[in-house]
Amino acid sequence: MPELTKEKDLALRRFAASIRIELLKELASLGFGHIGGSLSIVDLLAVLYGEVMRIDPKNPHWEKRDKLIVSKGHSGPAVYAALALKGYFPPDMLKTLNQGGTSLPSHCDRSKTPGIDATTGSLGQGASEAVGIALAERLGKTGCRTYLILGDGELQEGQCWEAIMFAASHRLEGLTVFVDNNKRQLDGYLEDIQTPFDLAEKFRSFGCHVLRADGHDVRAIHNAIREAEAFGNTVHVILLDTIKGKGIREVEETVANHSMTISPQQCNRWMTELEQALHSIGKETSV
Ligand SMILES: Cc1ncc(C[n+]2csc(CCOP(=O)(O)OP(=O)(O)O)c2C)c(N)n1
Ligand SMILES: [Mg+2]
Repeated sequence: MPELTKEKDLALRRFAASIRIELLKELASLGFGHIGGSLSIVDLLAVLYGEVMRIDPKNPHWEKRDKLIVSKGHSGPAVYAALALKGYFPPDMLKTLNQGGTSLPSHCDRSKTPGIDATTGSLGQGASEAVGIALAERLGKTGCRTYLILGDGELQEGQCWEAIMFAASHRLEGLTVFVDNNKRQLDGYLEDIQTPFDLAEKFRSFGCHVLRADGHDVRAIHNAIREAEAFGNTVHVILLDTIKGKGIREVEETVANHSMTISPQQCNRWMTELEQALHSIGKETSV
């Protein structure tokens, strides 16, 4: 995988900023939703869908595609925004989020949404699904890669560690695991609820190859994926330092930002902030 050019770095940052804008429109049309944990994985989604994953939006079931399992399935709205911008379905469909008869339920559902590879929402289960898929890809010698996104609170589910132990002991080098290490879960800070202690040490002790990156820096994320895939040999875990609610200051600063109601006034304020962020990309040095 080649290094990101300056142009691609800018394009990915713009893609991430556009995902945030579509995500806010999507959640605001419903009036509430899982905003914090959706915003924290946007930059990762931009790198995966914008540069890394081998996909064909016109053929979502293409057998040779790389697969993405978003195990923290409550972040579905962010994934839908990315999928719409990639052309899997018209962006207008985002307005149907979580409404009767929609193809975009609040949590990811592979039977409903083009581009969603696994049904998730019961935390921990996506880890096992991803490991099963990665094993099948290896047995089938397809060369397809499997990407898994886990939440840091989600790691309190024992099922995650069963899956990781299996993946490492079978050296599933086609599997890359991301941990959205935003330090918060549904009800507050992990530290206050159940500390995971040193995550890198834990994953290493299970036999994984562990890297860490700034989860809001597209180049750092891309570099970590390059480094992981060049290393081969075993399952890769990339711990992403993230902020729950990233990109909208008021949301970042709200501790209870797991699921929030969004008034039209908030939406207007936040949209201005997101649009300014999009328009300032690439102009940083000329100011
Ligand atoms: C098995 C299971 N237990 C509890 C829940 C309820 N729940 C949904 S999201 C969430 C918090 C998850 O925290 P984290 O993985 O850190 O994701 P983030 O909120 O940071 O996006 C919980 C407890 C669930 N969906 N599944
Ligand atoms: Mg979290």
